[in-house]
Amino acid sequence: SVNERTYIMIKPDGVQRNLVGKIIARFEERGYKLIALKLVHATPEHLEKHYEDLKGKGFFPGLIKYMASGPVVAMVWQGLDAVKTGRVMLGATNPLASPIGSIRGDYALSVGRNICHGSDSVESAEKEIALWFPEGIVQWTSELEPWVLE
Ligand code: YYY
Ligand code: MG
Repeated sequence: SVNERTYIMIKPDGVQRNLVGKIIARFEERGYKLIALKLVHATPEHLEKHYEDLKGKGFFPGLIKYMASGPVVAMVWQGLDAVKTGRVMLGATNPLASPIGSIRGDYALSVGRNICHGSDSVESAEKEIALWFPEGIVQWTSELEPWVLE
């Protein structure tokens, strides 16, 4: 839908590799609206909630350790089909299977260091937004919107 929201997070490797500006620019330039943004050094407990669907997988402990190893950039982007398009902009979970032109396809090589997270459905987006932004998000009017959406 037009006002769909997705949770996008630059992982610790994306922050360490100074890719924050480039990743934000992709969403800005595509026409999405930034409605929440912060740098967070998350606890393992918080990250276990974020990835609760993956509990029990062999890679889970390593995933939590990597995600807790440094700050992440937590963001909410809003706009037409933001969840599905956000996933396309990210690429596949495995960067080697991600098309050139996607974030992971341009900047990453391994599954366990794939630099960016994006919600996989509207339901998980709403859950993730509530988990990472309990304080709420910012509502503002984009003067650019009529030039992006007809
Ligand atoms: O949504 P997405 O990030 O593309 O993949 P998920 O299946 O939700 O897995 C979350 C996260 O876990 C993935 O981005 C990297 C890591 N992971 C892994 O390290 N090894 C796997 N075989 C699968 C996922
Ligand atoms: Mg996922």
